[in-house]
Amino acid sequence: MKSLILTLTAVAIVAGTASAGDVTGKITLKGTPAPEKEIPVDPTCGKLQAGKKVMTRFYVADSTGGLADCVVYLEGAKGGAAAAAPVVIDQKGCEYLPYINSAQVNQPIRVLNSDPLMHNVHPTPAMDGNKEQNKAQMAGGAPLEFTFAKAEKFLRFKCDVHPWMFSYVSVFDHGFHAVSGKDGSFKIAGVPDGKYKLVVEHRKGGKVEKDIEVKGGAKADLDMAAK
Ligand SMILES: [Cu+2]
Repeated sequence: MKSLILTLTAVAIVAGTASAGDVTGKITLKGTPAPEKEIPVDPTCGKLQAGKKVMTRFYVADSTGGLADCVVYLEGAKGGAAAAAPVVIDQKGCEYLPYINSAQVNQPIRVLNSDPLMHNVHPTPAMDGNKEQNKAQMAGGAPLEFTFAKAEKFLRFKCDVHPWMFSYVSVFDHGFHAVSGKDGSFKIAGVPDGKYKLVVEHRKGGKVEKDIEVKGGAKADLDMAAK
């Protein structure tokens, strides 16, 4: 018992000397990208969309320019909380939702099928050590889980039944990453104080970076130019 108390005291001292906080901000799209294109889906999938057109999702921005689907991370960061909950990707109306995701190495990526038809889930990693897999998933089928051992940006998932279906998962070997939301905002939680390179990557727009200093948190807004 005495040694446990000593250990707890030591942990408390360490925690007291190092501070951490959230890195937050907003990514704003500058310029006007090419209009999104309609995806010609098959009639069965078209019915599931109830008359809604299926469009490409290259640039998803709100009325203020807030740019969704940016992968935001601290380059070369180490550690961070291990991610216990799986990343969940659904297949709905013959689309993968969300389109852009981030995960940690070995974090389960759980793929659901909410459609009344068969999909096949086919991740096609490019990095040695990450395994390509191809699994059929029936209507009402059990979720499928995938994990990847190596860091890899924009690891592609596709469906060979519906060749327009794609989702991308950026896999990190640390816990300091996020994907910007519908308003372009992001939050990377629990970042220890220090200097970092904050990187924003967009699948079409490319990469922007900013040096930041975290002191009990930090705020950083970045612009992404349309390409
Ligand atoms: Cu499919």
